[in-house]
Amino acid sequence: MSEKSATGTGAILHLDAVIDGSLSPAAAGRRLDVLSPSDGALIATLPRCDAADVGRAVSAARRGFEAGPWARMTAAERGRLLSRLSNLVSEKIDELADLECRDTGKPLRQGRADIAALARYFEFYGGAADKVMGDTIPTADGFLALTLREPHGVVGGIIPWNYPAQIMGRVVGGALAMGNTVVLKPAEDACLSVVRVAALALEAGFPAGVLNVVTGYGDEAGAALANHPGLDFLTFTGSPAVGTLIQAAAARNHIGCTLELGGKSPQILFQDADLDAAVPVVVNAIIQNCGQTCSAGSRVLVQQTIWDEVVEILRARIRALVAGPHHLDLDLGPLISAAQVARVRSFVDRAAADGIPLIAEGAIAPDCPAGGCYTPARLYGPVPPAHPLAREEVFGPVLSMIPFRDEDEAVDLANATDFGLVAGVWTRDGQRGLRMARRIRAGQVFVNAYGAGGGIELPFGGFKKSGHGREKGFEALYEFSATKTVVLRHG
Ligand code: TXE
Repeated sequence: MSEKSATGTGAILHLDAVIDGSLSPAAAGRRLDVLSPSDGALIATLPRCDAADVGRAVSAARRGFEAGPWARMTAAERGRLLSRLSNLVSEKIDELADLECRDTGKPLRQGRADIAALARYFEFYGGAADKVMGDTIPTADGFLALTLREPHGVVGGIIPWNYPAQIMGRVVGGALAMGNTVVLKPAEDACLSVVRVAALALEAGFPAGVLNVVTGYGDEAGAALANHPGLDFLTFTGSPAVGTLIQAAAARNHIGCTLELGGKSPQILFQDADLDAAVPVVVNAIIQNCGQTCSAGSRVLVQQTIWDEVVEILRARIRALVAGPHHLDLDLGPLISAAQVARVRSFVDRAAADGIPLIAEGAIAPDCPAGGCYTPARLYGPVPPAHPLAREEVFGPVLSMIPFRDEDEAVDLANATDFGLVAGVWTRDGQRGLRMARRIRAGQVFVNAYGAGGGIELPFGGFKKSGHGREKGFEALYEFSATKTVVLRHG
């Protein structure tokens, strides 16, 4: 516990999984290393859980669901526990934000915002727990019919590394509010905050087995969880390739699942857009978390009449951006891993080979640690709509500019990818904004905005290959529960 990472920001942590109300190593005793994306130093070790550990966690979650105090709690009591956890997270925001930033490489402001969002998820779902109601339904004469929303049971959650704390909040908050128990498998690349918060949940008073966190590799702990016959529901955020495996596993076990698989979200600038308002938002939507955001605004569609003006403005903005270690709190941190650097590089190399004009490139701070995963922000354009840069998720700070003539072409281009997660429309014409919102195939459409304070209250999820099911907001509570119809005959 005394070694320092090269950034000098802390000791090496040796954390445990959380299974059945206790901190737990992997039964086989194996561990995995967690490296800092800022400098490549070892910052933590975690249990390398396998199928046996996952089995213990699922059994604990089953007992927690069926037999423990959790099963008898009222919705209000569950809500109170979530509120208490929200308060604990808020009290520990400094420690948790530091952990999140060292683990993911996020600049400090971003890490703090993420932990604040985690606390807000628990606050929101704590408050919502006892406000989910059923219906009474007119039916045949002599009968009273009503519906109840009941938990599925044991929910398996597999989540990625880009927003560990936030995504934990939306999965765990919603699932627990409805009375499910959870086994969560966070990503091996970054999950220190998740493990810490699961331990805090024990402090908050959640009974044993209600929230279990098994750390480990995707094809080991993740696959064991996804395929476990003891689950009642699965939720996954990650790559389309793994999403396919998750859906197949859910099908084999005949359970429901939600999938959130990323996007290629457009920001659409009409000639009447307020560019002073739009440009900072457009830039932020591609550099936030170094572009490793499912809702990143990675395409900017620009009306031809303002193309030159927008090129000049964005060129200056992108050139001014600097990437560096998380503790310097610059515009961009590092990417999560060497693998992610290689992924971004492959898109950059392809663009160069295909002669796609590179309009601007940002900077990397001088003297960045050699082991860090840095990449500069980049702006390309015009990018042909069929090119991989315009169609595939780069998951890095790479923005593609694409021109359009009129509203119809803007709609066609916006819808011209396999994804459909988020879109932003910028225009002073309110009716056009509404028309665009109706015509774009995406789970969220913002007009003269992009994102809204984290959007914890807003249903979120994909059309097309961005996935299915809705997270966040009240709607997630319907995903994490099933309707039971009760009919009474009164004659
Ligand atoms: O994702 P994976 P990766 C996209 C993004 C990124 C690419 C690859 O484009 O560049 O995916 O990222 C677990 N059975 N997104 O490879 O592998 C894994 O341990 C069960 C977009 O990191 O999908 C982790 O917990 N689980 C996305 C989680 O799945 C398995 C966010 C996600 O990892 C598994 C992340 C298996 N066989 C990446 N294999 C978004 N929607 O925002 C892996 N996992």
